Amino acid sequence: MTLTESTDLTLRRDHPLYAVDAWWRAANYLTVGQIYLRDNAMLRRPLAPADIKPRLLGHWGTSPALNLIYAHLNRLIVERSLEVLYIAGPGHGGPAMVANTWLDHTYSELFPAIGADEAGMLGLFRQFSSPGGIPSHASPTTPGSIHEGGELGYSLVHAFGAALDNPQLIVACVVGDGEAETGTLAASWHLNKFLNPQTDGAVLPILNLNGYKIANPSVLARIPEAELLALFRGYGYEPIIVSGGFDGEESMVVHAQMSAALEHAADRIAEIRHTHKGQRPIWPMIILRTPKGWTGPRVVDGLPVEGTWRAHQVPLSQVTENPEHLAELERWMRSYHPDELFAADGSAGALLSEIRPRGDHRMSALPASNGGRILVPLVLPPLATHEVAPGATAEATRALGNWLADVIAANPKNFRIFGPDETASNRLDGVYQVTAKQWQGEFLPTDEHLAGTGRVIEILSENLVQGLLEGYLLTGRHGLMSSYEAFIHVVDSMFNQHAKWLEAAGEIAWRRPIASLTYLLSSHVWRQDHNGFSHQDPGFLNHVVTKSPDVVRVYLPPDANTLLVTAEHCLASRDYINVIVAGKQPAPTFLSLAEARTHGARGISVWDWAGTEVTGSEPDAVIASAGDVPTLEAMAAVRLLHDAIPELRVRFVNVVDLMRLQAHDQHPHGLPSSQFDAVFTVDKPVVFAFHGYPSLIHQLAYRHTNHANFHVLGFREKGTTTTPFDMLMMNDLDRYRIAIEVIRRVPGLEARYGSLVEHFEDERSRLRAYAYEHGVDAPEVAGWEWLER
Ligand SMILES: Cc1ncc(C[n+]2csc(CCOP(=O)(O)OP(=O)(O)O)c2C)c(N)n1
Ligand SMILES: [Mg+2]
Repeated sequence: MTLTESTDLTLRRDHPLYAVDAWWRAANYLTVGQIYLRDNAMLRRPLAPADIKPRLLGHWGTSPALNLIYAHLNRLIVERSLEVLYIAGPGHGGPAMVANTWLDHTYSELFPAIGADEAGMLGLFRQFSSPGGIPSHASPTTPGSIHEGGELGYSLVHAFGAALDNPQLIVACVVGDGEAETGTLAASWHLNKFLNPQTDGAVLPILNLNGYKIANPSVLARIPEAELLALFRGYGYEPIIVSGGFDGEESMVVHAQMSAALEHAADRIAEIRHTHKGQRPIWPMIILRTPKGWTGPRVVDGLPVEGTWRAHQVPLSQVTENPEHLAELERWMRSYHPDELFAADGSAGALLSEIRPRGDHRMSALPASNGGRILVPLVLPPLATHEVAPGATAEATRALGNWLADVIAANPKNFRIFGPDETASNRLDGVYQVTAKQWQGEFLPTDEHLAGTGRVIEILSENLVQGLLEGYLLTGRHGLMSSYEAFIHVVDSMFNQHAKWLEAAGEIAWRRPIASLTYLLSSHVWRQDHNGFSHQDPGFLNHVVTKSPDVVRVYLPPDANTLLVTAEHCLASRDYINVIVAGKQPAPTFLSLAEARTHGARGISVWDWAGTEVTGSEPDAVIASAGDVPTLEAMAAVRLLHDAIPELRVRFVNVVDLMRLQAHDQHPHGLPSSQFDAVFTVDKPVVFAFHGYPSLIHQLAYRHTNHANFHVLGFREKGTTTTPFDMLMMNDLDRYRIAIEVIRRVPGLEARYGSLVEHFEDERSRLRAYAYEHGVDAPEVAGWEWLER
């Protein structure tokens, strides 16, 4: 008899789903306990106000569905020996996820202070959302989680990222119906057009239609079912609806439907895997309708709670003051029959072990959920064959793309490149020598580089690009994403969340280090020749530096060879977010590969060959640069000054690792102050040509002795579709302006060289007029070359 045919819907112990129901009740009990109790964990005596936590925190409403799904998946895993990763989109149901991992015994294995007995249960309750305890979401402390779910919207994209190149894996992804309204989640359904059934795993979305968010109904819960089904069929899924009753016998209706739905889904997934013939399959998905806060208090103070938005957080909020609330809490907790679920010592009872997967099959212990455990280091092929000869003109990102082709060839199954549509535009198309863009949509003869498998995935959503890479990295693999610099702001908030995850995970011993998330930002502010103001924004760097110094790294390689060594360094690193900003336009190569390696390792160097200082004496001024275009301008400024004022001694400094500018105790890369002083002097003027917004350099360097003498030139939010040199002039970052600022700041110089300043201003006017008249920059700036070394 299959479960769908079962007519036995009573709670009899011999019911095939009795253990599932018991697990669900146990997890619900532990969820409520975490929200409310600091004593009397097993209700050995009537609840008293002293048993209640002083602050009632947490989210009940989403939890019963998370628990129900967990219990059912456990049964499926045991029956079919599956490998399942559980992602809780409504990660605010943290106590539910923690409860399940405790029932799995994983929690006590990883946190021995929280034993698998009554004392451990009490510890579990007390630590939740308490100072010095654990956070309220499915955070890095939650075993089995790769997804905090604090900021809603990323569950499904994380699920797809995790599934890539994991052909044996099923990622069960619970999506909140409110979460489903976010832009990222709404776009994520389309990721089934990329997943390859043979080389990737399966994603099983489980949309929990509990009807509500914090204060509103959810959109998807208030459309006719026919529309709902049409929507998901339109996305290319086979929706399976589970919608049962409310409690008692009716919960067994839901159990029966849910287990049948999961079995059908697992059958379909197995069938798709075995019979896939190259056509995009119609993957199953489950729509689970349950009341929000199911099994919790129905009515509180005369107002309906179960099945409404009022169940979102803590349904009974006056438990210490109001005896009726206290009595209702006790009734609620006893309704789960804890004495039937837990042994006398408080451990999970024998009944639950029937559906508890063993060892690494437990969702809370799945190796992929602690990606560092299974991470295979990348094979990093030599850079030497991609070296650009110093002095040669090169598109930096093209050199990188050619090396990335080697990386892909050497790591065919655990390295991917993600991008919003710009891999080729950013000149990384060398990778198509060895791979293609993975695609499960329809094909046309005119398509290029599209194939059923491939190491590049492009979809025009920076959110999806970032989320796929996160899911891929968090499950133990490696990758890179590229984006236009301006539009990476689209993922500011996702960047925050990943940085917070890495920061928090770094504190947890059993979370093993994972590969860093590396951004390549190209088509940057200074060379948006095709586009204009909307595409000119270097502000992502300002955003990045706000996050923990343990996590963030920012690199501005000045040329192709430095980009190569920087990328190699970033791909080998762990637990960071690396931001690399590099141009794609033809540009000079200043350093050999060996010099670039030294420069990259130092992060900041005095380029004595580019300056005019004399060994043994201090310079009159320092010109510093960070970023490829500003570096060229700064070097041109040195030349202008040298030609006009031969006695002036200028030191030239290039910064590739931006965090070198911070104080040593603020960032691990920060230069010790003595070294900073040695480079920038303690009293000479420093004119700093910066790729981004000038205030960022001040923000980073403000603690250093000579900071008051720093004058930073950079992007001043002036832009349009114009020539590269006009862009520099619009923002006062051109060579003449840099030279003028030096003349103004070196004591006594302005008085002697006032006419030179006027000449430089005239040159700016002339060059602007030339650009306006001819539509291109004058040859003396467009073709200017640094040849002396
Ligand atoms: C991006 C984002 N916006 C707002 C919130 C605040 N918030 C937390 S829970 C929630 C409602 C979630 O509703 P739903 O996804 O349906 O989850 P459930 O009903 O299962 O609690 C909101 C708006 C958030 N966490 N993330
Ligand atoms: Mg909801």
